[in-house]
Amino acid sequence: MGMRGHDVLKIRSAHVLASGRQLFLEIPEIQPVNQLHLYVAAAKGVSRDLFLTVHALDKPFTKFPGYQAEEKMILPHPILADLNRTTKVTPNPWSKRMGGTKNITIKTGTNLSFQTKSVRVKAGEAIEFTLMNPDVVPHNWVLVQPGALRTVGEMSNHLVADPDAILKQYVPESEEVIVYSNIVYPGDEFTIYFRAPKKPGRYPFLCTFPGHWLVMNGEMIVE
Ligand SMILES: [Cu+2]
Repeated sequence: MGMRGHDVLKIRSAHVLASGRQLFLEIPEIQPVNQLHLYVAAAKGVSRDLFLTVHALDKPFTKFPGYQAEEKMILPHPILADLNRTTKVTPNPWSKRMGGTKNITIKTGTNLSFQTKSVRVKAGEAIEFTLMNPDVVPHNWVLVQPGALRTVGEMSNHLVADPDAILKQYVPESEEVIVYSNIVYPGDEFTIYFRAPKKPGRYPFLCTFPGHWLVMNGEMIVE
């Protein structure tokens, strides 16, 4: 708690609420966190990973049998420590300005999305790419080789267990990765300069912040 790394929290009890459609999990130790990972066994042989970002905690929910009040101190959001740490990060390999570039700006949307799902570029052309993040959680932009969306996406989910992931901008170490932006925090933006792949094709892009890629992706069509 209050430190980088991972804490396993106890689920003290679980209650199906009166509506019959809501499940309440009592987790007394919960704190604001970048990533809350729930591994849910929904039925025999069926399990799901759920990733949540806890920005702030509401007042304790008490309307369930057996509620016990608990004293606890709410710690600062760990994202503040991450922000400090980013000042020690090595510079992005594509942060050097290039001339004669085509400008592409993509904004993040709500519910883990890129507002632009598809961009067209010419093979080999110089690109100035900006990721703007008006959303409330951190995101990045990673361009990968054709067909590599799932491979890199699944690697990104595992970064949730890597305490140094922030130093790598949450980008998986994979030869399938062509170019990436740094992690962009809410309200910020980041620009990179690179050449489009020489080989025409459909190159997927995705956000590799853990848990985002499945819905947060698009493609760069190289012509
Ligand atoms: Cu994201």
